[in-house]
Amino acid sequence: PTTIYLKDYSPFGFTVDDVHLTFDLSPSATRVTSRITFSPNPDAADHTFFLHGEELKLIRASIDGQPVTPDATDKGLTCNVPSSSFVWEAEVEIDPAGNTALEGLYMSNGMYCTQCEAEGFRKITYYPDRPDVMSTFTVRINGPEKVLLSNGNPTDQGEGFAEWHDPWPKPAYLFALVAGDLVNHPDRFTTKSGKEVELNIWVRPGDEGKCAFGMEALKKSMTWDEDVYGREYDLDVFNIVAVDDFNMGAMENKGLNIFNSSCVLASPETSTDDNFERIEAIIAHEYFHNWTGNRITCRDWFQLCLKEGLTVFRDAQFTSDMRSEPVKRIRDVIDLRGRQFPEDNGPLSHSVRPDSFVEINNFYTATVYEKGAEVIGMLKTLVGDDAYAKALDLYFERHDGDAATIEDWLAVFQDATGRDLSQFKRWYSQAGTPRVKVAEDWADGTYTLTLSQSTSPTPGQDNKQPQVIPVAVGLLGQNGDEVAQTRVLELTEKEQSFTFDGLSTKPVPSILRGFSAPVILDHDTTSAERAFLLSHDTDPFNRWEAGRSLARETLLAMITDGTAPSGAYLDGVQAVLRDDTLDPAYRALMLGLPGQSELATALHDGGTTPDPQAIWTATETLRQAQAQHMQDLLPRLHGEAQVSSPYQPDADQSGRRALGGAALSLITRLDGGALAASEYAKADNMTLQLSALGCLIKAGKGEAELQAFYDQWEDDRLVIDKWFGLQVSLADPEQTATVGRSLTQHPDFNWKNPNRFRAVFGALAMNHPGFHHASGTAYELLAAWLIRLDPVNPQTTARMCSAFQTWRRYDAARQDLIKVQLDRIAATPDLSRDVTEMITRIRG
Ligand code: B3K
Ligand code: ZN
Repeated sequence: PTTIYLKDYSPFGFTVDDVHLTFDLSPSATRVTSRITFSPNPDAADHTFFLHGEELKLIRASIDGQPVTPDATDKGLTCNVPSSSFVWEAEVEIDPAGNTALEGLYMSNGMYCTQCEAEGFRKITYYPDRPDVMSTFTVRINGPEKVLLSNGNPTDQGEGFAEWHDPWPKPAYLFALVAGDLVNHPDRFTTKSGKEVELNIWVRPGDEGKCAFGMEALKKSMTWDEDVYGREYDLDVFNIVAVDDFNMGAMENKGLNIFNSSCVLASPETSTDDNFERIEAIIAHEYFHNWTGNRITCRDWFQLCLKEGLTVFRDAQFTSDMRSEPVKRIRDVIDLRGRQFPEDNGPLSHSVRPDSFVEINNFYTATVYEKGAEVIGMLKTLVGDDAYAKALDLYFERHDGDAATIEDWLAVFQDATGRDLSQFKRWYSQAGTPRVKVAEDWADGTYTLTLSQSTSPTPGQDNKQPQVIPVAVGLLGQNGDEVAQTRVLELTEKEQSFTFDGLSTKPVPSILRGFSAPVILDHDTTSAERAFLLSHDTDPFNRWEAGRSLARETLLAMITDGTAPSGAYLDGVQAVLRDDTLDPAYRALMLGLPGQSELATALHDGGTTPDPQAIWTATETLRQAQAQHMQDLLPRLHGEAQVSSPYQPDADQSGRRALGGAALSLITRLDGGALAASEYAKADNMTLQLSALGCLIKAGKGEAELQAFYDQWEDDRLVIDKWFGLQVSLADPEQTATVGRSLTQHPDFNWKNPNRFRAVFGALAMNHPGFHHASGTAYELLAAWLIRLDPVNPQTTARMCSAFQTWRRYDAARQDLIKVQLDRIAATPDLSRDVTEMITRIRG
């Protein structure tokens, strides 16, 4: 396969002035007619007329009305063209019903829908399918379906057809079409400047009752983007469509966002509080792309973080504003450590702006998205809130309508603030998680912090240069008072010292407050000091972090030395949980333990080969100890979940249910599941029902409830996904592969549906002791199914390959078992480019 390099960028030889598309829909023989005006691009050196096109049957083509016979391959076509503007016309035939890859135009439950990002438009018609070619689109859809949608504003419709015009120039990846017998949940929104916008959420009949929450989230997002970023919506309609078969979460097509139904449909009976929060965030994310992604798009796919990092950053700001800032921050850091750190420190490590790829779909990663957002957060911390706002205004003013680059983005900040960002730019080009080591010194009333940074080599990058790391630090006095307020230290050298004067006693430092940089902090401090921070830190993130590091420390000691759970940890957490003045959601997070995969990395980094079974045992032991230690407190914590007012998925109620659920799982360890069984019986929302069911499964008791749950929700595909997932994620390590395998034999295991496939195999990969069971049966099961799915849906298969990315951490026997599976996948005939690239990189 060919590798594409950032350094090889060159503009397309032509500009596109307008695009007219006509679709004659038919499940296995849709005709697409395109009429496109091209002009020579004065900025281009190469004027070769090459149009991408894959899996297309060319029926006819003409230039300025004269039939032509282009040279076509399975990648596209070339043709001799006039030296001035001309009109290209082509008619192609495509097969939406046979499109199982879910890229291009495909069918899901009888409805037509599209997914074009990154390079799916070339499966719809011949076109320069690259983000820097932008044009207005006019679309006519002919078909018997009741609802026919495309981008922009509706211009005409009648029996069997609809026409749409999108006045905003856009790249082809933002094109969308939907056709089906859908029903809508309508609403309206008036923008700040008085523009009336029609809003719709389109769903399959039967799902109408699950749209209200998404609609509220959309309106909140529209208001927020006006208030916080000064961005208004720019079309007469905004449509959202829910589809069951979708490779990712959702897609920001201009004026026609398409969502995985799991990321938009919600009701208290069928969705958990976490589902609600995620739906709100994804609706916001896709909506925010209208400015950061659509109005300003990317010059090429290497610049993906330009829109994704920024839009993730914006949706995180939105969630913090709607809910709780510390809770959102803690959850994001848990996620970063769980998904991005392993990626950044393993064979798939790549920079936030990669400089080469084989298949771009493999780079929609936690690094591009979440680390990309962290980089923007650091930039904002470094320049300050006002300068950030000024820079963003300049960004929108200067680049509206552009296909921009990271250089453009940074230039805006340099111009708005006068700050030199050349070193900061390394965050975009250097892969790997920096480690920051802390040393302290105390003499004559002066406290000195010496910070040093280093980043391990990553694939293709042996030597790392120092980065600009904003380290937010506050100091606490011995009585817990803050003696120095948060100050952002700018670590730019390999090693640097910072002093704090005028202190009467040696302070306790609170370092990396708010997780001010995506780094690993090495701070050799005592458990007494961590316990002190756990009870006194005024920074809520670091207070949580102190508890987390105590938990990590005690677990690591339990695993390596067989010590008993630390009393400092158990007492410290209990004290926090007793404090009713603290937000229940925050207290629920305090009860969490570091993930088992995270512990495996920590052991590996410390020079010990991790044993998944031992990690699991220690985690279970600590949980049991927690339950015993807090047994008097648990009923009270559980009681907080009993909300008397009607169900609301808001921060307050969901926080209380989170705490109650965490308490219930500990109580289950003491009462064998008695309380969970009665809670299950009376649960009237999915959050409580699923948490009680989870407790019962863990206790080995849930058989009757599992069956009852299935019978109750048999007809709800999203709830049945939960039913599949829960059984695998909570399976005992000895049983995980068996449970997974038997679920693949269940009549409802529609493995071609990405949600269902992920429900089982995503959960399998996340069940650390089960996936890494010494027998290797889980590795084998996953590999067999990846091989089976690849010819059907390479994108979803490739994503799941990352389950193997941490394989070099484990013992030789496990590495051998995994290697056999990686080799087996690699040796599969006709393996997709997507999976070939992933396995090649993972094998290293
Ligand atoms: N931009 C899309 C992701 C497209 C993924 C293509 N493989 C969704 C989002 O980030 O909002
Ligand atoms: Zn996005």
